[in-house]
Amino acid sequence: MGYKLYEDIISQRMKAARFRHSKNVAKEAVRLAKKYGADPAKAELAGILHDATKETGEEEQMSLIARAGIELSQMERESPKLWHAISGSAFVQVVLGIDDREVIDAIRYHTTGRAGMTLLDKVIFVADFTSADRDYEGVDKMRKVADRSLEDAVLEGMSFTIAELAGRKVTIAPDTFAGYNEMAELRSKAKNK
Ligand code: DGI
Ligand code: FE
Ligand code: FE
Repeated sequence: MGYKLYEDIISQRMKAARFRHSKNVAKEAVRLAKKYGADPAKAELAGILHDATKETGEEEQMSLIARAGIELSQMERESPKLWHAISGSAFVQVVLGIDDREVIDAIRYHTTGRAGMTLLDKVIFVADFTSADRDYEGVDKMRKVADRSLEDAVLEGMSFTIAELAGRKVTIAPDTFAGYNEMAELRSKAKNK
């Protein structure tokens, strides 16, 4: 299947605003991929598909996750905000028949990040923060950092998310912390050189 077909499928699964966001993330992901040496075609694909199930009902998401053979940890089960990344990765596998592990994982970890993020994981994670439709406080700084260093932008995004979640005193997924710790350690090592 070609990119345009995936775009059509995605447009039918969500409201116009989120579809616009998905297209913006795909576009930004291509830009970052070219800049940092990731595969632009995979970046475009993962970008358009990353929020595929964000507007999908909880039952359908759970069924997709089960069909893909994914087992949720207890914390994942109790964090509905995290489901769309997991069920999205399931959707592209079981419904679209995508078998590219890099694309599947970039979707799976686009919300939390993880330890050992691939280049494509980082591109999608950052593109979700810097896409044209984003207008949160601090987005200008995030875009500047993303143009300087992909790793620094991942760390900036993770730090932003953790601070926001901690401010609301909600649970933070182990993948989020694992990704944050790895990126923070990398940076402190680079600084001490
Ligand atoms: O789907 P988007 O809106 O484009 O963005 P996203 O996939 O980054 O989702 C952001 C939401 O996910 C936001 O409400 C914060 C939440 N989130 C991110 N990391 C964690 C988290 N929620 C919990 N409970 N734990 C996390 O580690
Ligand atoms: Fe998302
Ligand atoms: Fe998104």
